[in-house]
Amino acid sequence: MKLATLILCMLAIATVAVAEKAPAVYPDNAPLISERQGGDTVADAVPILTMPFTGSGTTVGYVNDYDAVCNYTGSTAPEVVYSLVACDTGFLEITLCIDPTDYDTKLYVTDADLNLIRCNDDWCSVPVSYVSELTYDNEGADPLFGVVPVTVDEMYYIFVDGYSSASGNYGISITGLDCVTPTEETNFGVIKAMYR
Ligand SMILES: [Ca+2]
Ligand SMILES: [Ca+2]
Repeated sequence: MKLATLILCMLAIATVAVAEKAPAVYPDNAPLISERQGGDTVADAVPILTMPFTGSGTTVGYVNDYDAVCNYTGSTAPEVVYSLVACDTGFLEITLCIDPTDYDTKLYVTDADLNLIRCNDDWCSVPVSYVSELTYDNEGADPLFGVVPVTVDEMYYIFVDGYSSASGNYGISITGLDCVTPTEETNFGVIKAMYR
């Protein structure tokens, strides 16, 4: 084999090796992209900066750090956490009743001090049974159900949890506002929501 041919072969192998490299794993506080996995705790909650928002992820392999009671007590299910600084005053509609949700979910929202604002365990039966949402569809059905009132510049936590010990994949859609939370770039180059 001529040297030039050998070099070409080696380059081809190197190109294949690069192409097959595993996808990059982004830290929880990486800049926002459209499909976001929630964070493990409120300390590393994934910030939602643009509304409306659609994300997806999994609670499998996460830890049970929080729970809220909306009809059912004693859940030990793992959860993931999003944070949101409201970009306007209004009402959020949050649903997990979309693909790829595939388990018996629980959904709740707190203020920045972890005071419970809204919670729902079972409302819809799509894509599977016993999935959660906080929307006008269940407004008034229970004091904890329904749309989530938010005040501009206030911070909230959104928890995707499970009934009992259930965990799985989830899709989450948040609507009701159409705006962007002001952001700043820190010395570390991380885009964060401005907590004013
Ligand atoms: Ca939990
Ligand atoms: Ca449920």
